[in-house]
Amino acid sequence: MPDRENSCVVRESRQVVRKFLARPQHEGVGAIVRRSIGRFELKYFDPFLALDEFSVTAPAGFPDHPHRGFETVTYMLQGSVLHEDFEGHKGTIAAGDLQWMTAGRGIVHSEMPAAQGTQKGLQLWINLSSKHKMIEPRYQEISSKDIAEASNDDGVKVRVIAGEALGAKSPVYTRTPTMYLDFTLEPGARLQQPIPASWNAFVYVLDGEGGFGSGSKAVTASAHHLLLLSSGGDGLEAWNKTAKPVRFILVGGQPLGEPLAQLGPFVMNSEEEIDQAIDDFEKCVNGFEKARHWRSESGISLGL
Ligand code: FJE
Ligand code: FE
Repeated sequence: MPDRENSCVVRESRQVVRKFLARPQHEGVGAIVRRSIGRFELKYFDPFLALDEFSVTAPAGFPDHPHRGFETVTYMLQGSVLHEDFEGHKGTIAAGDLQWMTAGRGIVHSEMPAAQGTQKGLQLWINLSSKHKMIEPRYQEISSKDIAEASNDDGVKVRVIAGEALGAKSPVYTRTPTMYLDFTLEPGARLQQPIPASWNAFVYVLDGEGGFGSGSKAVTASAHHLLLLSSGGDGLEAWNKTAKPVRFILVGGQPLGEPLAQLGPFVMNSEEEIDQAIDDFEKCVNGFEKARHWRSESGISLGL
């Protein structure tokens, strides 16, 4: 009886402990982002450094800039972005595609619109533990058609970006253990999704309006809202009581519990390591060697 099993996978739902509306702000060169995690009220939600819902229309974009010490996860919602890095790794990330970039010791790249009109997506920054900050950079790229999808009879559909849900599993290797699920709930649908007990987890609503949590503490939320979930409980309950579908991401990760030192795109454990990162970038050493002669086709630099 898989249906009955499925209806009691969560005994005690996590509750929503904070709710934020992510308002638009300027980032990069002329780009607009709704930043939820990473804004000053919520600098860090271990292991998550930033969540940007971005919107770019040419000539705006995110021209040449570095990263060290963490991962960027770009998931496109509309249009496409051209990615080019200093090693010659180049390609477009189109609607529904995923780019999971482990910057490790260093990446310098540009992320620019690749089509007419407005390109939209989500970019999540995930911290790396001290022992992984200086690893070799790595990309995991999955095109939309290859992203694992599943649905059930309750009106729930999921695209599995990382981790596992409704029996579908992502091939992405998460250096910092992470789950990243893109759910759509049809009107009347109800979801129960397990989340590892010790992980930090949040919901970000993309479209429509959903209910989250259980009992009298349950909360409703619409597009551009970030919901931080309580610790404890064994998963999340969510539902849709409206007449339109609701789409949201559920993201969870194992906290690192390490000191954080951040200067923009350099994320380390101490100020000394940040000074080192700036020095390495300026001198083009320790992973930034190829930055010396590289310029993207857009040819402009964002600086740090
Ligand atoms: C960056 C300013 C930036 N959010 N969402 C400073 F804008 C960026 C940056 C991005 C970014 C790129 C995409 Cl494709 C989507 C984003 C910020 O590139 F890295 C620094 N340091
Ligand atoms: Fe970047």
